[in-house]
Amino acid sequence: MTISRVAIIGLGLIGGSIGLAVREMLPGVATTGWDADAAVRRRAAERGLAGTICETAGDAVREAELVILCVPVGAMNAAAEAIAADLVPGTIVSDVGSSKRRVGEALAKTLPGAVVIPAHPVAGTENSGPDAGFPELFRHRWCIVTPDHTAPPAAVEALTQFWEGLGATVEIMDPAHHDLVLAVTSHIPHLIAYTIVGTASDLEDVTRGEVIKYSAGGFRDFTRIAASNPTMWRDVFLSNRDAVLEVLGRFTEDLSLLQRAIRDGDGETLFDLFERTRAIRRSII
Ligand code: TYR
Repeated sequence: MTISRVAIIGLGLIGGSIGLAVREMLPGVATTGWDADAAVRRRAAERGLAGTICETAGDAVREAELVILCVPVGAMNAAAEAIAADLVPGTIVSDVGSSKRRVGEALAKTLPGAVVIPAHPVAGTENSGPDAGFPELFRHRWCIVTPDHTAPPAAVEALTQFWEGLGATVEIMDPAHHDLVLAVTSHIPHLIAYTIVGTASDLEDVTRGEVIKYSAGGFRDFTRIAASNPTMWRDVFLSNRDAVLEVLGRFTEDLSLLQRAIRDGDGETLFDLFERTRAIRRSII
C-alpha cells in the first residue's frame, strides 16, 4: 500500500511543514489542505503549503488515502467531526498531537469507519501559524507512531514510510507509554519554562528590563520555550493530565530535596546531582 494523496487538516507550523516537505521530498504525493480559519487558508495558498487549499474540510479529505489532523490536541475532535461525513471508509486518519492515549481513543470513537493511527512527530519550534513551517522540520527527528491492536499492519507500514519519506525516523510505541515518556522529556520541561519566566516577570524587586538584559545566564533558553503556542500547550497539559501529574509529583519532590540541600549547606547532594546531569547531557550530544 502506498499513499498518493494526503489531506492536511490544520495549516500551522506542523501542517504547513508537512505540506512543504511533501512537495520537496515526496514529489509523487499530492496534497490537499484545509484550515478552519479563512485567513490561514489564504496565507497557506500564498505560501503553497498544499497543492490544493480547499474551502471545506470535506473537499480536502474526499480523495485522500491519508488524512493528517494537525490541530491543537483540544481541537482534534472538532477537526474529526468536520471531516466525518466526507471521509471514505478505510481512509487512514492520523494526527500530530503531543499526547496520544486520549487523542487516539477520541478519534476512534468519532471516526468509526476510519483506520485511526495516531502519531507524534517530535519536532517543532516556538513559532506557530502558516508562516512558521519549513520543509526540513522533520529531518533527523523522531516520529512516534502509536497504533492500537486493530490497526492493519499494511496501514501502519504506509504511514511509517510516509514519515520516513519526510526524513523522520519512526518508532512504534504504546500510547500510554508515549505519554509518560513525553511528559518527562517535553511536557514538564515546557511547564518549568513557563513557570520560571512567569516567576521572573512577577518579582517585585527585579525589573522586567533587568530580566531581559541579563538573560544570557540561562534564562534566555527558557524564554524560547515559554514563547510556544499557548493554545497548543494548554491542551497538551489537559489531555496528558495523568502522566503529567505523575511526573510533576516526582519533580516537586526532587526540587524540595534540592531546596533542603541548599538550606542545609549540603554541597555534596548538589554536586552529585549536577555531576550526574552533566553526564546525561554529554551522552545526548
Ligand atoms: N517546543 C519544542 C521546541 O521548540 C518542540 C516540540 C514541541 C516538539 C512539542 C514536540 C512537541 O510535541 O524545541
